[in-house]
Amino acid sequence: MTKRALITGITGQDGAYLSRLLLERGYEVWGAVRRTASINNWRLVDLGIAGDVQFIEFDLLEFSNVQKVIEKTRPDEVYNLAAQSFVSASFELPIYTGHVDGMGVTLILEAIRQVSPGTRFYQASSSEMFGKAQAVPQRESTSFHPRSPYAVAKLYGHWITVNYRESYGLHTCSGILFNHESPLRGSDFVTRKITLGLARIKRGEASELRMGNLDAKRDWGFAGDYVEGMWRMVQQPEGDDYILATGEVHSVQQFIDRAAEALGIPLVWEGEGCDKIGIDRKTGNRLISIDPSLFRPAEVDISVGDASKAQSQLGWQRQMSFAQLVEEMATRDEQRLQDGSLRY
Ligand code: NDP
Ligand code: GDR
Repeated sequence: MTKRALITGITGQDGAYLSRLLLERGYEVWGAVRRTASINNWRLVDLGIAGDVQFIEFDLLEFSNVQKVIEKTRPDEVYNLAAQSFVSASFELPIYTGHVDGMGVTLILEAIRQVSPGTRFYQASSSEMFGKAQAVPQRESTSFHPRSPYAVAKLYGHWITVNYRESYGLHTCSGILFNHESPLRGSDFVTRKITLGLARIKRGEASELRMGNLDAKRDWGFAGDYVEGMWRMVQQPEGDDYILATGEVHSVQQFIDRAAEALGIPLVWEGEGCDKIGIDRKTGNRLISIDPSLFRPAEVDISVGDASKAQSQLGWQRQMSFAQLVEEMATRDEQRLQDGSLRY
């Protein structure tokens, strides 16, 4: 029998890759989308699947509405990917972020419990919950120390997912995912800001890129690999919590270096701290500078995960290397600028 999946956040990066994976596996895919004048579906269009998914309007903060959506779609699996996902913005929107990223999870779980308790549930949890990391690398057993309103809200979402499993026997999974990127990444996030910014500089459409903390270190993987892990978690006989990560760590500055190399920009660094600048070795032009207003009130200095539980229990392995990921993102952005196909 055809399985039916409901994805919240289907218009985001992960929603697009997950939809493609589920369609390839024969699922009927429904996307729960917030009501807007027009659906922001460029990522689904980019993957050529916009016509293959069905949309249903929902509001994550209105229980009767969430309940109706579950009742109407009766999904076998729900993937809750919807979130105010930009950490930086959560410092400006702490209450809204708490409602959507934290309490919103309870609304869906409670609707599943009341209407469709056989439905399996996936929660998009985050490595940001480890925050001020108590161990390196971070494992499922590492204690949490969130450093932003986003991470605090995600921690609530994580624990309520565990709680509905333990209290009511629902099949719930919490995927604690480390940063994952792609050419479909939103352009506010640092990786895509870099690849798009440098591609613009290369084409003479911009002269300089202003950055925040270049020393932050992240464990960056490819989003297409991570949605495979999400699906595998949900297929297990019992719900559980799993980390997905590459185990490799790079700084923001190293990401910039790789992207510049991929685009053939001869970048060298001068100066220290907030005075550090990236210059074009050939022309001497300043290409990168530091804007202290982009620093966060509290930073996650280093984030790196140990995915051995997912490797041994799910057989999950990332496929794309860091170098490939950066190259793919940089060349796709250059191409988009060249052929005018940039949607974001
Ligand atoms: P995106 O920011 O690309 O997508 C977020 C999605 O959530 C969009 O579809 C957006 O819809 C939707 N959304 C935002 N606010 C609301 C709201 N109030 N009501 C309904 N829908 C809303 O995120 P990603 O695809 O990168 O991430 C998916 C999930 O995984 C998120 O929950 C994120 O926090 C989490 N996560 C992501 C990681 C990563 O590295 N990418 C790592 C760990 C966790 P719209 O198009 O209308 O804006
Ligand atoms: P993050 O991703 O906060 O890890 O959350 P982001 O790409 O925004 O930042 C990564 C690191 O880069 C530093 N940084 C900058 N960041 C942005 N956005 N813009 C800049 O100009 C800049 N300069 C330096 C940041 O300070 C930070 O240290 C992402 C999101 O996808 C979350 O939803 C998800 O949960 C986590 O990854 C895991």
